[in-house]
Amino acid sequence: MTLKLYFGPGACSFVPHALLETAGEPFEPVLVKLHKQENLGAEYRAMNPRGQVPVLVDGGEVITQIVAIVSHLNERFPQCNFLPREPLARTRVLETLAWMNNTVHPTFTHVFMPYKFTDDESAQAAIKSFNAKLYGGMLGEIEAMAQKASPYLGGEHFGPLDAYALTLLRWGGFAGHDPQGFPALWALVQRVAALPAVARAIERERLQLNVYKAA
Ligand SMILES: N[C@@H](CCC(=O)N[C@@H](CS)C(=O)NCC(=O)O)C(=O)O
Repeated sequence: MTLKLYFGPGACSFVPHALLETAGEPFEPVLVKLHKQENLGAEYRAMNPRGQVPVLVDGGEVITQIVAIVSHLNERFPQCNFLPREPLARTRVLETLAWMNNTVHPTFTHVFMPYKFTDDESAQAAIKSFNAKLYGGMLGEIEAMAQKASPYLGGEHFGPLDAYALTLLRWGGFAGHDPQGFPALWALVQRVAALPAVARAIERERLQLNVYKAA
């Protein structure tokens, strides 16, 4: 098997995981226990010195970073149209994908792992609550995109924006945001989760879509 995906259940690696299942070519899924810090061990770091998931191994090539992995999978499986072929539509999808990856995702990281941003324990609660609020605004932006989905965020075909939106809305539950407060996005996420390939990735990761608990 030439394709191998290192993933953490519920992590951003769900994006390539869902795409690989959609592509339908056999791949080896390798579960990395982030809570046990397997990603920080010497063996994992020898492959990815940044100690993060996802990592896609294609033949002898080790590829990191979701945007690069998506681009690679799009080239490898052109029949899936993970990125639109029409140049401006593709640019727009990449624009949103980059924003999800470089802005929305790190905002959640401030909520989930505030200790990565300060070792001052007294400052961590403030970092967490400030970013949880910011994150709600960003989910609102994705909700506006979902209202215009036709039928997916990138257009005609299921793609990386849909898988990322699922992940980000799910994470919202951990940040105190009820997914039902984002009705179009929640409907899109449920529709996407029901796609057989996406459902297989959800099953392998044992994900619960709605993790929100009212305070
Ligand atoms: N920009 C990176 C972000 C990767 C990332 O933040 N991965 C997280 C999981 S969502 C991770 O591995 N965290 C473990 C850690 O940083 O210790 C990408 O696109 O791959």
